Amino acid sequence: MTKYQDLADAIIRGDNAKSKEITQTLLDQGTGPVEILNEGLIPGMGVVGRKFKANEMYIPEVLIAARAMHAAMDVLKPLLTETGAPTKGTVILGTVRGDLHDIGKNLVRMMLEGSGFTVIDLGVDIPPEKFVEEIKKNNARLLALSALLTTTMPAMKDVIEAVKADEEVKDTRIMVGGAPLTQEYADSIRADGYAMDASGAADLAKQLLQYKFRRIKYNKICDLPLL
Ligand code: B1M
Repeated sequence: MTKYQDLADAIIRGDNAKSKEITQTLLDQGTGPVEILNEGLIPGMGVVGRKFKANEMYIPEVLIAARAMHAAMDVLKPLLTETGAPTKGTVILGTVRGDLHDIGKNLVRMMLEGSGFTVIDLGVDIPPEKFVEEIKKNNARLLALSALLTTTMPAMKDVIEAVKADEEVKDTRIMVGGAPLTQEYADSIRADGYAMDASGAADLAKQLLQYKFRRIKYNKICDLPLL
């Protein structure tokens, strides 16, 4: 069995100590943090998702697996976020109202921090007015929203409408992501950009802050003016 499989298995079993230990060993052997994430941690969580769907795992076990994933992410975090560069800007990040999933969001935070952004992570189950308040408080130029449930995707639209309706913050760029989302859905709710995964989110954030009047679509600058 490869080390990556061992790592994925430790996540699936919810073995905190083992997931930390294998992550550290892989790092010590010279494996890069992004590779560890993509080859071990995310596939492990993918299996958890499939078992959860098939009723082969239940919520307490999924939570224990999530804890093991976070334990390994804690080891990777300093490496993913280490950057001596001055900040590229402040991003307000959160999972929308009604949604408690935070593993993907936390990965997005690490990748954004690793790319030189200052990230204010509001956590999970965040109502639209809180996002608006924090954009104002922190003078942020970018808002990043995560949702993992088909039932909470519409809450992203509520946030976008609240931001665009507020004269003071209406020009804030808004990016969205999360497993059930698509570029089409992002367009339909008037998000300025959509990223499929955490590294895509970091690239998109850079692009969104670079251009003044353009929306990003399929990771390409698109001719559409911001609505
Ligand atoms: Co939930 N859950 N869950 N869950 N859960 C899913 C999402 C589900 C697909 C499982 C399934 O049925 N197969 C399903 C959703 C079905 C649907 O809506 N279509 C589901 C359900 C139904 C539920 C409950 C309703 C279950 C219940 O109570 N009956 C409930 C809802 C609670 C709530 O939120 N109100 C629930 C609860 C939970 C737990 C609390 C037990 C736990 C969350 C723990 C935590 O997050 N701290 C949990 C988990 C862990 C999962 C699965 C198994 C794993 C999610 C995950 O962390 N994946 C998930 C199944 C699955 O996805 N395979 C499932 C790993 C993570 C790295 O990926 O989050 O997709 P992901 O993030 C990716 C990308 O999506 C993207 O980048 C990340 C990294 O590449 N991304 C962004 C995410 N946000 C982004 C933002 C961006 C850009 C990219 O820009 C801003």
